[in-house]
Amino acid sequence: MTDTAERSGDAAAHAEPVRTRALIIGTGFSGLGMAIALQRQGVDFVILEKADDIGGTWRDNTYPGCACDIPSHMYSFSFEPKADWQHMWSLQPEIFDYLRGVADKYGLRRYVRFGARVEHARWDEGESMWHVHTADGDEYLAQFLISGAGALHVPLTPEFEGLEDFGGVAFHSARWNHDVDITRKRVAVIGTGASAIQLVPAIVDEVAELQVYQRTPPWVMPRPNNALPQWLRRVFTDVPGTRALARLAIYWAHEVVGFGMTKQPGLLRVGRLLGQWNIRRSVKDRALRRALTPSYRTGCKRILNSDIYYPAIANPRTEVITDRIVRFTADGIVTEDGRERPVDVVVFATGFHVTDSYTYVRITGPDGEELVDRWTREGVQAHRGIAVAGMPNLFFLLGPNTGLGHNSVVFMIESQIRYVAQAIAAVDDAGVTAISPRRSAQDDFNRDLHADLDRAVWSTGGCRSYYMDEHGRNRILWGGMTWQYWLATRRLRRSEFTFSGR
Ligand code: N01
Repeated sequence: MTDTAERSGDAAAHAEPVRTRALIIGTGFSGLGMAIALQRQGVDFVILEKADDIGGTWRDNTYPGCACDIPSHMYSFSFEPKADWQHMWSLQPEIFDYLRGVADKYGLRRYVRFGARVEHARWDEGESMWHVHTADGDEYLAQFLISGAGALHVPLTPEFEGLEDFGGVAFHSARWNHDVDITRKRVAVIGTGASAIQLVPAIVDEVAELQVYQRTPPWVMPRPNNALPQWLRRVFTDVPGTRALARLAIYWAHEVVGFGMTKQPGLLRVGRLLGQWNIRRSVKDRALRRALTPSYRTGCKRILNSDIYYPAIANPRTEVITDRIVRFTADGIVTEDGRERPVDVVVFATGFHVTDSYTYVRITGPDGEELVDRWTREGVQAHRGIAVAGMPNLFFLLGPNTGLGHNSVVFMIESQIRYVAQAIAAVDDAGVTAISPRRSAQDDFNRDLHADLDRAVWSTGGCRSYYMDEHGRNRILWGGMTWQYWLATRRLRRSEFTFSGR
């Protein structure tokens, strides 16, 4: 069969749009959790997943050492606790397994269309339906559209001069190339964020030479992560209430950090002392210590945790390079001091397209309004971080300003799932077909939120981070304590919405 015949065959097979009541994008914690809530509510749904397996970020990030920096007893669904987490801070394979287990338990795979990358969603006012198009040419029609895509899924690889001429291997940390053997190779890691500080200690003993290119040093808190002892896992399994108690303790310990970030920056001085001690105890070289010590306030960029990062940095195989990268050559990397370092493998631990992640799916609302145009003009914002004025039946999980720098995002996701489920129920109760927040309610919410954010450490701490858009406004993080968000989303206030259709 020719290419064209194959394509037209496909086109014929996909000619009929798939109809459903709710369309969910993504199969990470958000998408799976939403699916379970809709299942319980008896709402028909389909899930579109761009990849060929479920799992979201915990499927995509497979770099050595990948782990979660929030304890698993908290970073898991409240309704699906797991007693026998192997570590307090789980490694990626165990979280990925957990998500697969949840998907299997609730029979969610049969609702998922794999390899379905959403490109365009268009609201049809007459039909009160979203028409959603995927890259493979399929069309889906749904009354409700719920994005569980999150903001950390489009890898960012900076454009360096000469990169295309580089003769070695280069890949992003979120697309780890497991076919490449790094044993006894000269490896360069670019970036020193959350991903880098996990992968550097995991590979340092394998490679011949490790070049760590640091633009801004992170604050890294001391934190051991040995396997949880068998007896403790048995306690969590056998003694009623212990898992819930652990979850509660973890929750409130993290909220204290959130309090420092948003209300009492003085508390963050403790973080500075701990971070400085963490450097001192592993790094003897004074110049290196200075290079590793951030000049901004703790918490301004994401606080990282590791007992093994600085020992890996102090390893004689490692070199920390703070001179700016100016170009790549066929053999290596040239920095601004004019020095070229030969390298075999380059790992870009350079993060994700975050504040512009919304530009990757085109969303066209009533009267042909493009959401991306509005957000580019006004800044990315939504009502309670979930729904958008003038965009009926559209919901975001971990949408604008609902990420966290201090606690489990699964807690935020569960609050949002409940809110979206209530919105759908409110539409049904009212006997209408569509719901969207009032502009005034959305503006009030965002005015208060940004007043809080302007006082928080992310704005005042003297750093540059991916939380900020190009105008210096925080579009990513929630500005208060997570229980305040829980309160703000616990009950959908109908007066904040307009109902339409039918
Ligand atoms: O990415 P990042 P990440 N030249 O954006 C540097 C989550 N996460 O993948 O700080 C040179 O934090 C950049 O430098 P600077 C978590 O939410 C969670 O590490 O911008 N360097 C920085 O050092 C996290 O916050 C876990 O000056 C360049 C690094 O690359 C988010 O994912 C684990 C550069 C990027 O750091 C992203 O983390 C891992 C350039 N042109 C990730 N461009 C958990 O444990 C960028 N950099 C849950």
